[in-house]
Amino acid sequence: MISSKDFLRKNLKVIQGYPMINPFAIIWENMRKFQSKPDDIIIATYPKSGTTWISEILDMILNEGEIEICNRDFITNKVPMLEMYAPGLRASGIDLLEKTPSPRLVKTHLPIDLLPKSFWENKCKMIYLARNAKDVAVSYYNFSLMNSLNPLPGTWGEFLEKFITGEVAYGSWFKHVKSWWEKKKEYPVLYIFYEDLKENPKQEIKKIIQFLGKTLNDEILQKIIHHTSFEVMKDNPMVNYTHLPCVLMDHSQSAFMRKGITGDWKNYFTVAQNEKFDAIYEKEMSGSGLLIRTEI
Ligand code: PPS
Repeated sequence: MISSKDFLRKNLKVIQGYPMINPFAIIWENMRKFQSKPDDIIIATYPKSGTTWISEILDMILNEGEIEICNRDFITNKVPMLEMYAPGLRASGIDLLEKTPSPRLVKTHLPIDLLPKSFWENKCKMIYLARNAKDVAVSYYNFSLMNSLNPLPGTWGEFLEKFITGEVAYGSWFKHVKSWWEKKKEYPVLYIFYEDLKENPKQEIKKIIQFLGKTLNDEILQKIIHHTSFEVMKDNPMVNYTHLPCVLMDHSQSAFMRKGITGDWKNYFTVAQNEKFDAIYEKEMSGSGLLIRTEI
């Protein structure tokens, strides 16, 4: 039997060219063969881009703002993470999805080329949420301190180097956001930005409602905005990840709902780190047509 000691704080495992969370490799082949349903809704993100936020927004939309229904279960159960596998500590994504009634919300951080074929074949609706790289790096660093499925991050400077070179779980942020952006040309992915959602939740949530083919009145919309605000989600035990065992997520190291802002990177990047990052960013992103704000 696999014990948590065998997979916590272990080095990442390279799968199909991507560094991946060590135990996820154990079920990789089953995950790749996962059979989707046509009404599954994919929530795709690079880690730490606001996945939990948009997951709760989507659940609220599907349940027309009924908070009691949305509090029926923990976010990790009602919006399963497809590739999740941490035996003894969390139910696997595949097991949870098999028990989830349709329409299912499916969370994933998988890059385009690793998403099981079945989701494309069934023409499932897909929503991609991108967040600026600097705030993602900061959030990912703090998350790696508290989440023991990841290797320990080292110092902030050491982690930033690994983030830039894509030696973190799910690989390069640049490649991830660009490939999902490119996919939009041939597949109707709804591509939205954390910074826009933060600045104007009403406008962005309306886009999601429309994409899902729903109509909701203004009162419900206001309820969704309030229930999914950072302040409310931070104190909601159904979504703030405090339900997971401490050995997996140690909130004394860093809260999962940490700051929820745009621009915290300014408290971490030195002038030299910022200059180096900007130069690499320019090279990686030029010609992509993708503009992501680092402040709002
Ligand atoms: S994970 O583990 O990859 O699924 O994490 P993810 O949910 O993608 O990202 C966590 C970051 O999102 C912030 N967050 C929010 N920001 C604004 N509003 C709301 N409602 C919200 N909910 C979560 C969370 O605080 C993490 O960002 P940081 O910068 O670390 O605070």
